[in-house]
This record gives sequence, C-alpha cells and structure tokens, in this order.
Amino acid sequence: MHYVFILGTAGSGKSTLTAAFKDWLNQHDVYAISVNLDPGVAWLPYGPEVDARDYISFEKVMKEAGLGPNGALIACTDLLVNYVREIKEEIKSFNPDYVLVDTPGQVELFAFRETGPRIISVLRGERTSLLFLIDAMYASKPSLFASSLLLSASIFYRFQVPQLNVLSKIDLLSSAEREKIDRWLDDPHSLYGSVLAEKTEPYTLFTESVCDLLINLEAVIDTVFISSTTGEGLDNLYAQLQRMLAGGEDYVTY
Ligand SMILES: Nc1nc2c(ncn2[C@@H]2O[C@H](COP(=O)(O)OP(=O)(O)OP(=O)(O)O)[C@@H](O)[C@H]2O)c(=O)[nH]1
Ligand SMILES: [Mg+2]
Repeated sequence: MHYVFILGTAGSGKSTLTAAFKDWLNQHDVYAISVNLDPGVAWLPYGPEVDARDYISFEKVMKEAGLGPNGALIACTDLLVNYVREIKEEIKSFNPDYVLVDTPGQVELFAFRETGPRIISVLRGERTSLLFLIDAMYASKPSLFASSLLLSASIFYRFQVPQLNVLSKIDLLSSAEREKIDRWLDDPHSLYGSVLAEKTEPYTLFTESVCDLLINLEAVIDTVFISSTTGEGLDNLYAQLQRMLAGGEDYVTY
C-alpha cells in the first residue's frame, strides 16, 4: 500500500487532484482509494471510500462548543486524532495499491498543529509520500513563487517524508510561462535574478543564502507539473511516485 498525502494552500487543487488521480490510477489498473480528512467540507469532487465526516460532525462541534467555522475546524481536526486508528482499519479493509489522502483546506491547520504529523505517523504505510501543491497562479510573480518553495521546504522539514512539489492548474499557463518556471526550478539563481528584477522594496531581502537554500531543496524535492482538468502530467506524477516508492524512505533525487 502506498500512502500519498496531498497538502497545499487553500484552493490549490487538492480535492480536484484526488479525484482526477484516483480516476487515472484506476483506469491504469492500479487500485486506488480516496480518503477525505476534512471534517468541514460540504462537497467533494470524488466519492471518498473513507471519510472523516463519518466520524466527526462539523455542525455538531460548532453548535455544542459554541464555535465559529474557523474554531470548529481546528477543534474537528484535533478531534480526528481520536479516530485515526479506526480510519486506518477502514483503509486496510479495502487493501488498495494507492491511498490518496486529501487534507483540510488550510495547510497550516494540518501541518503546524500537533494533529497533522500525528495523523500521518499513525496512518502511514510501509510506503508514504507527500505531495505539496503549488497553485500555478503563485508562479505569476517570482517572489511569490520563491515564497511558495520556502513553504514547501517548511512542510518537508515538518513531516520528514519523501515529498514532491506539484505545480497544479498548468492549463492556466502559457507555454512561455511554463518554460520560465522550468528555468527557475532548474537554476534558482535565475529565480533570484527574476526576484531582483521585480525591484520591489521588501524583496531585496531575497539573498544569495535564500538562493542556496532553494538549491539544496531542489536536490531533495522534485517538482512535477499537472492539470487535474485536462489530465496533463498525471502520468509523470505516477512515474515520479513510483520512483520514490522504489527508493523507499531514503529517497532523495540527486
Ligand atoms: N483550471 C484549473 N482549475 C482547477 C484545477 N484543479 C482545481 N481547479 C479549481 O480550483 C478550485 C479549487 O480546487 P479544489 O480542488 O477544491 O482545491 P482544494 O485545495 O481542495 O481547496 P480547499 O480544500 O478548499 O483548500 C476549484 O474551483 C477547481 O475547479 C486545474 O487543474 N485547472
Ligand atoms: Mg479540498
């Protein structure tokens, strides 16, 4: 069983990718199931085989604890830890090849509180990887793209599991924009140059040492480009995940 945890900032395309990649895998004779870990979500673009909402009622928590939507979401995510063993048993009963785990909207809620790492440490199988989604629109400005890569690094250091960056929604990019992002990823110095060329005051703090950090990061986290809408790049995503699977927990991509 290969567990793939899908993380990313709000609206980056996590649920849409879960739906599209599950379909893609099943069409290619890889048995994949989806797990929804967001107790507060009203609608999903896929039918989750395993669903946090079967264990926790967002409305009930909101009402009984007298919380607003944000407070209730924090409380629900914290409560989820109590059910993680049941969720794991439910997942195992399907005996799938791939388990795609869609995580709650706000990445910081899952990543920076205690619950996310605890949930991953209990749920994780013999093979576990993490996808960090970066919305293609975040690549519209070099400084914003650099910040997104730094957030990805932060997620990597927090969870310490093999990670791939996924640039999502690439159908919204022109081929010239894709090539520019490719250059930035190939050579963070060119990203550095582009950030400096923005000539906006706060970004002068983007220094050579940040650049070095991105170069080191590039050595351990690959980036794949995908569109869940057109299906472009899903074959490459699968190939990269299989490479990570072959490399196991010691996987690095030098
Ligand atoms: N053009 C385009 N739009 C996409 C793609 N993937 C997702 N979207 C759109 O982006 C929006 C957010 O997608 P979701 O899949 O709900 O994103 P999410 O990360 O699960 O969102 P939260 O769970 O609310 O944080 C929706 O309107 C999707 O239709 C894509 O590949 N291309
Ligand atoms: Mg979602």
